[in-house]
Amino acid sequence: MKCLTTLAACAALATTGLCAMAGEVTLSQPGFGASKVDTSGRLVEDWGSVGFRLALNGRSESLTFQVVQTKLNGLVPAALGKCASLGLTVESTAYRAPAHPSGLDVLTLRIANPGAADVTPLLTLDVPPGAVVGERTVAVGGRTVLSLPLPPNVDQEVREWGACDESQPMPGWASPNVPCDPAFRNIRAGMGGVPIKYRFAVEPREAVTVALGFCESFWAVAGQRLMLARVEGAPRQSVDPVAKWGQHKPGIVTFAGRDANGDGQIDVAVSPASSSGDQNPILNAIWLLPAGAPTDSPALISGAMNKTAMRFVDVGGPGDQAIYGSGKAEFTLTVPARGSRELTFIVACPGASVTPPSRSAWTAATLLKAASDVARDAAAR
Ligand SMILES: [Ca+2]
Ligand SMILES: [Ca+2]
Repeated sequence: MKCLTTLAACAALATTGLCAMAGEVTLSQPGFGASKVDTSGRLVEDWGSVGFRLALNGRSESLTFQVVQTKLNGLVPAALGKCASLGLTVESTAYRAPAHPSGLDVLTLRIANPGAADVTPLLTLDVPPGAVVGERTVAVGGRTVLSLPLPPNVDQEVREWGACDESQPMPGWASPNVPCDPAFRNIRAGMGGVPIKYRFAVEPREAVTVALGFCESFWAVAGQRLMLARVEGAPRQSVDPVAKWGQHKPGIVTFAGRDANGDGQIDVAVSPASSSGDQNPILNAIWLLPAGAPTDSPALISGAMNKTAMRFVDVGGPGDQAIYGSGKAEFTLTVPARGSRELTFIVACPGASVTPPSRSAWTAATLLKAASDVARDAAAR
């Protein structure tokens, strides 16, 4: 194992008391699971690991870092990795931020271009097979594990139907207390106000009947979880499941939907009403039926129409899927001559998931400040 690129740099780190042999670095905080940066610089979590590839001028390389421990702001324990690739120098830092409720890992990549001309490399995130790349997130097994600093160039399979945002499957969340299809037990929830969105391929301009199934098992009284359900081509409807049907009681809301914009897809979304105290919308089941088909709620609730529906989705159940198949997250970055680009990824540490950037107030700067404040307080004790 080599030390840092220069002895001077190594000596500088040694003064922090943390020198500086290359090797694994553990990221941790009291009371929570640790993660590590391995000897090649990959950040290893309980859901898998994340690394990077760079491509430029027809050449492509996995980034392999020399890794040492360091302290950011002289306070925050961190892993520092350095490497040279394709004429660029790349530095990565990773540290644990004490964000509520169970911490976050913060991974920053700084790509520097020592050359006299701008370059535009392609940076690829190397994540586990089957990872689903969203607009600003990566999910593994339905868990949002990465928040992305900018939208990726998405190159991935788009399926016939599926969930298309950052809602979370929660199998077995609901406890219906009357006979009904088992699909009512599994839900998706839009934690933190994320809308639950689905998209279904149909013929352009096709009309379909859409039935949404709900069952509330947390709130016992009406007026707690107020939702707005929208199906393309139909007026939106307010849904308060406890007011309509009661706690633990399945219910159905139907829509005369239509592919109004002619893109060959029907969009379905369930969002929190702005006045709702509980901002986490839920959804239990979806049926797509021919336009004008009878929508007999008891028959839908019993599961008797699952087979004859054009599409039946046990939302949050074993057959549920994302609209995007597995794919790669790639970023095309221009790195100016004698300049650099910096990207910060927020990464789920053991037991945690991350909030999409649109729903999170954290930035690279505020996370580092929070981590520094906690480290300073700990040192003062
Ligand atoms: Ca459409
Ligand atoms: Ca379900």
